[in-house]
Amino acid sequence: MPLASHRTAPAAAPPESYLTTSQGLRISDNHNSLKSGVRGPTLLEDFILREKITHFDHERIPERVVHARGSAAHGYFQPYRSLASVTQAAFLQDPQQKTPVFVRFSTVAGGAGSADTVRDVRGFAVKFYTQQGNYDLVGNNIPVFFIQDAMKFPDLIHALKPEPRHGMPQAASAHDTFWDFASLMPEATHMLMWLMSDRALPRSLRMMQGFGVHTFRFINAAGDVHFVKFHWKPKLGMHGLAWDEAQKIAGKDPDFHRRDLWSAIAQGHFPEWELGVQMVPAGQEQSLGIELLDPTKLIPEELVPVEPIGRMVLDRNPGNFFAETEQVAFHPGHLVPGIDFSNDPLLQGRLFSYTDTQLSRLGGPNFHQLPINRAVCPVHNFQRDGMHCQAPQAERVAYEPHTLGPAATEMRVDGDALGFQTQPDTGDDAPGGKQRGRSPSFHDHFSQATLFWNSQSPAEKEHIVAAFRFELSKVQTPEVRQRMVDNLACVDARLARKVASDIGVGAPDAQAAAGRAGFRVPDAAMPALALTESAALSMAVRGAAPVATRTVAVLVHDGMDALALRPVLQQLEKAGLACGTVGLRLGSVATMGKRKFMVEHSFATMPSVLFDAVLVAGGADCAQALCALGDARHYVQEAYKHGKPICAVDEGVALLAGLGIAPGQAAADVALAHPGVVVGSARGEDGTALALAFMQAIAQHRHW
Ligand code: HDE
Repeated sequence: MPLASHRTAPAAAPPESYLTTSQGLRISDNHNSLKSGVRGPTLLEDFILREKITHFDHERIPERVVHARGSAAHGYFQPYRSLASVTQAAFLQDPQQKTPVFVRFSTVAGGAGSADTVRDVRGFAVKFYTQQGNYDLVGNNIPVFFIQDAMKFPDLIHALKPEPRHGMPQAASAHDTFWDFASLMPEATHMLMWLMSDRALPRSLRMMQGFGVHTFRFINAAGDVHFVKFHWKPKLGMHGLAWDEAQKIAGKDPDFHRRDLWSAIAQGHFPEWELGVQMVPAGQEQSLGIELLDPTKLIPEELVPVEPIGRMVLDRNPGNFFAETEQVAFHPGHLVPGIDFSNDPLLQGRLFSYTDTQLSRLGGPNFHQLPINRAVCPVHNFQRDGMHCQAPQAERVAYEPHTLGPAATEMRVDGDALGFQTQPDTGDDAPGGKQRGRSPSFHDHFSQATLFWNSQSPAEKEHIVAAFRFELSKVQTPEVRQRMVDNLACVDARLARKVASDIGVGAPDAQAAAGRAGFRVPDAAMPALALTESAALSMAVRGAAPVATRTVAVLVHDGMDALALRPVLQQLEKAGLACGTVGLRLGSVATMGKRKFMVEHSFATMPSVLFDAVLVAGGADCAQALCALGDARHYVQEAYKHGKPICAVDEGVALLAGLGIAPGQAAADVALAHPGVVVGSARGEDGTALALAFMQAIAQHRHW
């Protein structure tokens, strides 16, 4: 009689109901290894155990050396109109045509398992699967960079990453080596201003801008060239977190941004960005007084407006994190005809780095054959074989020119008018022949840092000062702290003094900064910047911003007035806000009318830092109980500290009054007790007035 373990699968069994080895052999026991006697040693011959463990042992691939932690989504890009007048790029010609995209957002410094809400630059990498081949726009959420030349990139990253002796700190720039390097590199100053601002603490990946950073070139069919800067502008507006909040979220929900992106798409709230370009016709690039090849500089929108050219919608989550988000390989050198690089020396270095890094990260030269990296148009060349090759060639010839190919005519690709043509430089790009050095037009390191500072709202300025103080307070070497405030004195004397006042250093000294190596005197031939402020550099909410997908914690307890609360909730939900009830414990509370009201979260699992706003239910008993609960008081107090909109319905105001942020009595009318704190009655009404006032406060995002 055959042993049970030798039986084969009944023909009708669906494959997902049983397991096989990777060779397709059905497995009978996935719990027990093969032993010599049930209490004896495990046998080497257990090929099923060995296969399972071997595969597991090799599950990880090297994480990205930077941008290791990422979250991604699929979607499409659609131009608003034909851009034939400026570029031949086929995906920018037809407003009817949608080009599939895959977008990966990332932090830079931390490892793949680090928290989402750290203070950092965010990567914003877009792969367009066009009919002319894959085009990658590999950008960041900050329009400038730390350094001007690729030669300094490994130094920058080594200074930023955990210190080699003890591997700390994870995902943070607040340590000696980063600021040691930064303080010695005045060219980093402009980027440091952005990094210390709320741009480095996005509320959501869906609520941040993206930038191509470098200057690229658009080329049309006639060969006319425009220098171009790319901008992604989020439809939901730009919003940030408070630093205290960001640090708390890192512990409460390290996947905060990943979860937010995934759930928004899963719920059909597809995030959307507008692609815009700033274009400068070739020949006029010197006229702005800004070196367009210097990645530490931006072009203020007041000087060259951002022209919207299309929209991108992300409407599908990845099917598998590893296969797509992890294995996707971006490269700023993945171009299509009509788009070319510039001579930006940082970009030029990137052109080498990205393919090179994939060779070790993805294990060989065939990473373009992985499904997420495959072009959607035909790929035909004579590169062959190599590790993990999945596209073996059937043709006889693997060389060019040839006559023995399937067409039986001569194939020769040599100076073809079709295909990608490298756009020549304009005459004055390479004066003086080969040399290492920096053009004097790259010497101005402070004017745009000052422009950024001048453009911030008072609250944003306070946040920048606080961020510098926090980071520099973590620096143990006093000389590094001093050097940094000396550099800040070259940006703005008040900024430098404010930072210096709290971090145990002497008065900031711009002269001392100017005397140090690395400080360069701006090129006298470059005209001064034509403006002192630029509104586009501030994140302060101007005008009406959409509230859809923002989240509201609804505090409830036994005795709550569900009749008054429900219409308010309905109005909020109608506007696309996501409301979640929070109470002492999961399950339900009893309403004033002795009915059950669902409690979805507890104070402990969903603290206020995980919501955008707080709504306190009415009902005398409920209010009394919430006032007596430390957790409830802390909840509202913390939300208030983070500048979040808070609304109390009827007697719910007592909780706010106890904290000194609202008057003791519920107002009959809707009233603003404090900026962002809305109180009023919804009893016997449809809740519209209260909900509208609350939503207006939410549209402003934060009330600092
Ligand atoms: Fe990158 N960068 N980078 N970078 N970068 C990488 O490529 C590099 C720079 C950016 O989601 C690496 O595939 C050098 C600027 C993003 O997969 C690596 C220099 C900007 C991503 C690399 C820069 C970026 C990367 C690591 C200076 C904004 C994540 C893994 C010369 C315009 C892409 C990889 C993804 C990733 C090198 C500077 C954006 C090592 C040498 C400036 C968004 O090749």
